[in-house]
Amino acid sequence: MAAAIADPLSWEDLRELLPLQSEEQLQQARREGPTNAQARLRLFGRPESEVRVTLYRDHHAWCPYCQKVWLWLEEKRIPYRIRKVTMFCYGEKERWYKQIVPSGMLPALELDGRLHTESDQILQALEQAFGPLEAGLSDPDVFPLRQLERRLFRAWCQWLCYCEGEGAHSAPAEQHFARMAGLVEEALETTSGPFFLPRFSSADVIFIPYLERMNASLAYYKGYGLRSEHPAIDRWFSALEQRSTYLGTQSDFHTHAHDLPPQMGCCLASGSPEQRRVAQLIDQGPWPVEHPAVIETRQPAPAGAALEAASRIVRHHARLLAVNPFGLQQGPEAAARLDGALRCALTALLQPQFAPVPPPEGTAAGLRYLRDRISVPRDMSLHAARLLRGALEACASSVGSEQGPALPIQHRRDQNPEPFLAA
Ligand SMILES: N[C@@H](CCC(=O)N[C@@H](CS)C(=O)NCC(=O)O)C(=O)O
Repeated sequence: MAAAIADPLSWEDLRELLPLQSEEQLQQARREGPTNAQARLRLFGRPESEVRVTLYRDHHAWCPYCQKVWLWLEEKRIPYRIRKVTMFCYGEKERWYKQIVPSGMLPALELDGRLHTESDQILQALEQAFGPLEAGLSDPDVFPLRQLERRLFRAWCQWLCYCEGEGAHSAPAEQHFARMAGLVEEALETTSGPFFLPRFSSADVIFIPYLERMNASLAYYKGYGLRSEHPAIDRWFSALEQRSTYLGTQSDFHTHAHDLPPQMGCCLASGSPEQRRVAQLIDQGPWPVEHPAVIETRQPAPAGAALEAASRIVRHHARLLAVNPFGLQQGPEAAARLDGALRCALTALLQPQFAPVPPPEGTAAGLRYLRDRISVPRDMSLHAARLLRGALEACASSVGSEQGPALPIQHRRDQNPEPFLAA
């Protein structure tokens, strides 16, 4: 039987359990360490005076076209600055950005003082300046793969956004998608390795953003397992999961299932019992989800995942309590209860050797509100998010069954980054 402790740890106690890191060490790790979503400058060991590139990308790392350019820069280790911009779906577009790019579209990139928009044109400008990533976008081996990626993309949109229900109505769209995914597998199988060309190249970068979103959204809205149905695509993802560059930009099923509807216009669920079950598992756990349609990663959780999750919450806890509708907005007493509940969840996450401390009454919905808004990789890595969602849910379920409000589908203004920017 686990030993019991009476109270959750204080924020100070929790901070002491985290690896000692000054603000300067943290910024240094973001600049020079592995790919991460929080960095505002990436140097790869070069002096800041050598930076020729500024990437404008969205705050939440939801934009697939931004992910493409981001990955390319990380793979080529080109020093660059990052300026983050709000997407229409979660807040108001910054006026300074509209002065540079009047449409507000992302990504954009400044190279030697010249602005480029449209992700493919951005990559071509980068190729001219820094050379291709193994093979260029116009290379005869890469160009047809880009066309194939667009065919797969159209088949996915057709199935995801226009086909509700199962059976006769959606079968042609599903079959067409499966045929296109089969062509992608054939392309992957022409090389002896896991990638589209003998080595990792721009062709892989082109496919990453949408294959990642297809994997998540087809599981959630159709109950379809892209990786279990298509072994060559599964091998490709598994090889990507060996690259720190990809891991730094990798999102998870929950994030994509809920960031796509406002971006795509809508995502239609098939409504089959299996689809509903998969969606519920993705939303409510337990994590990692054990289901053949839910292969988010084949990597085990790294040793520091719990500390990573805890350090993000410790850093932002005051703001998290302020934006949570079950926290400060309900008054100081509710905020104090939710504060205690959050510390209970983190205490259990960091000290699993002790019996969990039950959270204050009435905090289940507030804990689940936060559980549902962890955004990967904006806030933390996939593994850290799994552990944190699990800890929040375990804590919530010990005190009640109330869920937070359903996530909106027309917009995601519940994710407005504004209150967090000062940090
Ligand atoms: N063809 C463009 C598409 C870019 C695009 O659709 N960007 C979306 C985000 S994924 C956007 O900026 N939308 C405006 C917004 O959401 O604020 C490209 O390849 O760069």
